[in-house]
Amino acid sequence: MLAKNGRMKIAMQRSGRLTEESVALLRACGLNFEFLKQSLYSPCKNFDLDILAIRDDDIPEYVQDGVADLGIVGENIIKERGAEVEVLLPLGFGGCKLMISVPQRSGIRKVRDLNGKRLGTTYPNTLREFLKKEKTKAEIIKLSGSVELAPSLDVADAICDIVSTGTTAKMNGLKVFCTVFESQAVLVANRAALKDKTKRALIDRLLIRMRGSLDARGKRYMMLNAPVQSLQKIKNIIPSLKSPTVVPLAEAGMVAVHSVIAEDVFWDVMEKLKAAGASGIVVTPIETIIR
Ligand code: PRT
Ligand code: ZN
Repeated sequence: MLAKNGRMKIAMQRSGRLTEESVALLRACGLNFEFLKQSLYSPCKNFDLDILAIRDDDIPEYVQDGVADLGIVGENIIKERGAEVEVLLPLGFGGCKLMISVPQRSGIRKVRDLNGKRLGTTYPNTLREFLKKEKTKAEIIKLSGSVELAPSLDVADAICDIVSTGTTAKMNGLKVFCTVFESQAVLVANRAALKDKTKRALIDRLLIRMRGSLDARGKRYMMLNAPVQSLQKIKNIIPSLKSPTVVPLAEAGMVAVHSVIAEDVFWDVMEKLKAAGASGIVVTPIETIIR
């Protein structure tokens, strides 16, 4: 059932590493809203959706319990909480790894060396599952924060914490040595919401938009003119140019070629394209690709 006001709710992190990209993604879906960090709700003006801005740790339970129908949160949090939610879409941001790190001079070289050792973490459940799978018996010390300090305070022999650049570990005299879980931000849904016809329709509309905007990431739309006889050469230069749109130009023997191209290869192939006879090359950003 939709909320009394007929609107759905999507939970996202109020203020943190996932906030900016979550807001950007929703905006890229064409949702028009004012995002105010100090207010719990931000209603979308052109979609039956309210944005619920909360701590990331609360998102899995809120979605599981139907307080929110959808959520944007790291897989690391969903896994740790064991939340019963449906993961609908990986979102390609918030990438990080839950890793075990040990002091630089520690003799711990492999996972089995952790037998009988103390491991400090804020992810006891994920770590427990990992150690069990690795048939390693270590004591898990549940911490609530500043995990990286645990070895120097002699609270633990090793830690299990989120790593992205590795700088925090390094700055605290630690070296990372094994990955427990890889994570990124995902779109999750409440299971009952997915079975509700009205909600499902709204979720599907949102999913099409999100996929479209994620698909367009890192891609550009390229248009160029070329003599017909250069076409094969041009196709060979750009591997992604499998089925370009080829349009005849008013000038005899000339065609316009339109195609989607990965932005990271564009500059590398530009000179080659010119040498192959391409001219009037125009490259524009793509907002969305609906397949
Ligand atoms: O207030 P709230 O509870 O909402 O936020 P929070 O402080 O708990 O979370 P936040 O904003 O730090 O992270 C939100 C989510 O971003 C996490 O759940 C992960 O899914 C993802 N993420 C991506 C990260 C990192 N990268 C990250 N580097 N979460 C935490 N870190 C921390 C890590 O805990 C460690 O302290 O950054 C440090 C390590 O970073 P490096 O770059 O030095 O390796
Ligand atoms: Zn948090």
